[in-house]
Amino acid sequence: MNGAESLVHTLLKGGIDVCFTNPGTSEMHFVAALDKIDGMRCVLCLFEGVVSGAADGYARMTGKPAATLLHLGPGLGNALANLHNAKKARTPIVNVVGEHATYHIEYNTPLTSDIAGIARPVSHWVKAASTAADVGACAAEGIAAANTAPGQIATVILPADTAWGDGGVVGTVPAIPERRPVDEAAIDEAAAVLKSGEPTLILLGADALMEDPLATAGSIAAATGCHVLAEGMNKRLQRGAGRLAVNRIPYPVPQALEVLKPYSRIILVGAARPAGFFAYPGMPSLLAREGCEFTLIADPDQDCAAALQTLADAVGAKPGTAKLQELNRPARPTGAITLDSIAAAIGAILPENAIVCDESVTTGRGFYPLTAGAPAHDWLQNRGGSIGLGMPLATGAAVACPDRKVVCLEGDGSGMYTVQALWTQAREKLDVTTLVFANSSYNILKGELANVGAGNPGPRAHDMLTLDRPVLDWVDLAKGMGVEAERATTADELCSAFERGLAVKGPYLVEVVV
Ligand SMILES: Cc1ncc(C[n+]2csc(CCOP(=O)(O)OP(=O)(O)O)c2C)c(N)n1
Repeated sequence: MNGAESLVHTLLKGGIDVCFTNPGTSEMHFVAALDKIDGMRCVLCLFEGVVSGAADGYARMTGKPAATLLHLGPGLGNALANLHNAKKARTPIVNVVGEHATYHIEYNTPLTSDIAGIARPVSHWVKAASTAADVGACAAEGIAAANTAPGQIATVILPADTAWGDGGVVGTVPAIPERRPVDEAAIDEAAAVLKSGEPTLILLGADALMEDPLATAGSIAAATGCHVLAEGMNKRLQRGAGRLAVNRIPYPVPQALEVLKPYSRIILVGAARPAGFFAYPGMPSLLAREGCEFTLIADPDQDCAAALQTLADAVGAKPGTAKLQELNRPARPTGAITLDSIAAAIGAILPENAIVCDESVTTGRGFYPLTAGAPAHDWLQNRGGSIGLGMPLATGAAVACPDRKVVCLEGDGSGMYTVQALWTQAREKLDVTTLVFANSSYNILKGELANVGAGNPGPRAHDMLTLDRPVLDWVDLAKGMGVEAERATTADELCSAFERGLAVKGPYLVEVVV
């Protein structure tokens, strides 16, 4: 067995059976090993940002890592933005990055680079195999690192001679560290806060946004009168009929401050103190009223569900008392396409058990209220703020959950970063319906220009924020990559196009002209 074969066996033994790939010469032995050994689903992506974003979506839905296959430093570099997003979402990923043969590196040939240096800022764990014999053990250690709660990025560097060399040994994944126990004293403090009668918010993030812990939070609210809210951008929020409806902190700082103003106490569960995405002149960074006190009862690496349950017991909250959302869809919209009519179309049509991958930026700011009463679904967002995640995320989620419909809500500007994801969706026949919100601009940045106090944009500034010269033809772009597509210019057209897309078992794209 060579080192590459020991790597594939180690990945499979460690529970990793999907690999999102974009290989090159240095990874050819790994490619050959993936071919020779049964059990690994290999998904080719045409840009490494699609590889890393798809691995993120896959892991968010399965709870376990996929592998990626990346070509030396530049391939890893192309994957970086979505690795950054995955790291912020605390998603597990095992990157396999090819490297020149160890003895070749001193010649500093074109693709030589500091791979570990590129990997480190977006990885929790980085290690290079040094011989064929230690590839398996190195990968096994990486798998354990990735699976360490709540999920980490592990990067295995695989020099070509360690891949092709004989003497490979299949590694055994070491014990995964236990989650850090929750701090009882912090929970006692939170219980006292809830009993004090002070206006209190429970702010949820990370694993606290799954159905069961949400219901526990709802029972605490029913027992104590506190309110419950989610962070602004969430890894995976389970919502819709039968679940606790939670809103999220709005993106614009003035709105966020308004929403959080009532609370003198905020209990954090898997969430950080709320802060603006950016600083703005004259605006606070911390989004809470002055003097607000925070009590953290669980970080994302701790068991958020257990922390909430202990808190529920401490305040006498009873199971089954949460006020859950009823099925309540908005009317099917007609007339012009507006932000409200788009929200209503999604709320009216979203299928049961859908996985929504949301990178709709300004178009989607109001999607939550009108979709809250749709049938149960999962809602995934970009936690790292680096745009170009939506379509790769949807791709990975569809690989993870072939029996569920994936709905990708995508800004046109964000979509163009990783549009190649559509090709992978077509090739793998992934069940993704994408709505692209074609407002022909970086709309959010028009607002930001004013918010940061940069004054009135002149034509040169304006030109950097518009995508209308030339106008992008999303129908042609999708068709060019093998994805059926159509354009909607009214709310009625949007509804019927969305339904047509959902009726197809495979990818479909609707360009929504906003
Ligand atoms: C990698 C990266 N580059 C640039 C940005 C800055 N940025 C934030 S939003 C945005 C434009 C988003 O445009 P679009 O997806 O069309 O949504 P809209 O603002 O029009 O609603 C840009 C360029 C970013 N967040 N990440």
